[in-house]
Amino acid sequence: MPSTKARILMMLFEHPHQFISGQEMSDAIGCSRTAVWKQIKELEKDGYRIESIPKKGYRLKGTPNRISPEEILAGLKTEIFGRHIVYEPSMPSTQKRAHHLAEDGAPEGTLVISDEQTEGRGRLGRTWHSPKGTGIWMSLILRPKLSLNKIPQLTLMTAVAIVKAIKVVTGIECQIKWPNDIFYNGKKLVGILTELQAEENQAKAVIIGMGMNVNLTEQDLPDDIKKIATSIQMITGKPCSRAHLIQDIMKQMESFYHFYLEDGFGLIKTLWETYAMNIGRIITARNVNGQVVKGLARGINDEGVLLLEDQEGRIHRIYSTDIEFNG
Ligand code: BTX
Repeated sequence: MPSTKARILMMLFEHPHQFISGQEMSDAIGCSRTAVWKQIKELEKDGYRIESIPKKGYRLKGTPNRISPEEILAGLKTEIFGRHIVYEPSMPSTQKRAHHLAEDGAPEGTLVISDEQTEGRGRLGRTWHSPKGTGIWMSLILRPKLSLNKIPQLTLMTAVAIVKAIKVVTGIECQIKWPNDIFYNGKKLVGILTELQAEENQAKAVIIGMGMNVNLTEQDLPDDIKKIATSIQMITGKPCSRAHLIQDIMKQMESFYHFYLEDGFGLIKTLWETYAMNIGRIITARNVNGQVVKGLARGINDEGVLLLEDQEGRIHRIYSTDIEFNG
């Protein structure tokens, strides 16, 4: 059951342009009007701007520029994804924290979020730049009963879900670059990092880290990243609600996840290939034997492995290595 504060926030969000009286809120929630007033004061302390007019009631005028778990929960339309949120204004890495929580038995759907990461991680020891108050830096804990070779499919599922959520919330149409990046106009907007805790040949927990540049401006990025990165605000020219994006990402991920567990990888494969920017292009990659191969990206197979055809017509299976475009 959400707290009184969360329920008040939910009501204010559901009626964005309307005043709601203290009486209406106390009746709906089942608490006193004084309790409503106290929680309104608490919300103001959290940075919410709430207009209050005697005899009319309360109206939400603005939200704080920080991620608020209450705000996310207020509009969340999922059963389990994101229902349990662990939030702190600053963390070294949400991924690291999620690993600890998973080891301690955190349930499936637990979402770890921070407003800033001081040691954000990319793949292969790289860093992920995560400045304060600007982006979505979060890690989701899943506990699928899947064999280890299937886990990379969850990265592809996440990419598809995020592309869909970005389209729904902002109208922007992005593309996926193998294996785990989301690009807009040749620049990186989102990075996904899937990590695993395993027991024998089964996944015990899968931690899906998502780094998403939402309201970053050029000044928020160091020079070397400026050239290769973009953000939603840089694309649209206006800030975007991080809470709305998180809510929709959770919704898309949950529905793809259920579909995937019941019906397999087919739908995700088709959507992934539709959104992918590398299919049908000449690329260079490293194959499973460590060899560098150049060829035409044909698509992904039913396991979610990228298939590359070289000049002699041989098919190479590319797992999670980076690729470069050659044409
Ligand atoms: P990656 O290894 O594919 O990408 C890392 C590379 O991307 C860096 O070497 C740098 O060139 C570039 N880069 C760094 N920061 C940014 C940025 N903000 N925008 C665009 N490009 C950047 C991709 O790794 C996976 C990243 C996952 C990040 C999430 S955030 C929440 C979770 N916690 C955590 O520590 N990591 C994950």
